[in-house]
Amino acid sequence: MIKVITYGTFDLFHLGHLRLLERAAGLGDYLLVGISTDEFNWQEKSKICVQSYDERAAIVSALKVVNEVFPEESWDQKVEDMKKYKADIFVMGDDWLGKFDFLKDYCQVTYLERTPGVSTSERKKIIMDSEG
Ligand code: C2G
Repeated sequence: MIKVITYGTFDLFHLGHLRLLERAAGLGDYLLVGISTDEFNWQEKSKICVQSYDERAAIVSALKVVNEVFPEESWDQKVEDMKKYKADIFVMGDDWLGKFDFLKDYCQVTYLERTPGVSTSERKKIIMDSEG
């Protein structure tokens, strides 16, 4: 069984997130997704999420292409996660190109093309602008 692992915030879930997860799932038989916790997003990514960790995790885990979700609490947990989950392939969008090559010692590292024209920050801006 080929196990694929990826990570993300997945706030205001959109087509870019879905296409990434569908393509990641297509690389193997079992897809695990690390969902950034609210604390991790705030402390490490300076991101304030519209949706809580619980809501974001519930949405991602409900997808038919996702087999398991777990919390991403630190930048440093990936090596341990590769071992713990016995991941064969690590996947991220190519906005992260090269950033996780250190994981090549543990599994295949694959960067997939990011879906152009859609982002959570853009969605937030549309909502803010529509509020007037
Ligand atoms: N993504 C994409 N196309 C978009 C937007 C996002 O392919 N239009 C991909 C990103 O490249 C990433 C995944 O969807 O692989 C999740 O995106 P985010 O929720 O923005 O995740 P991010 O904040 O980049 O966190 O340790 C890694 C981090 O947790 C990634």
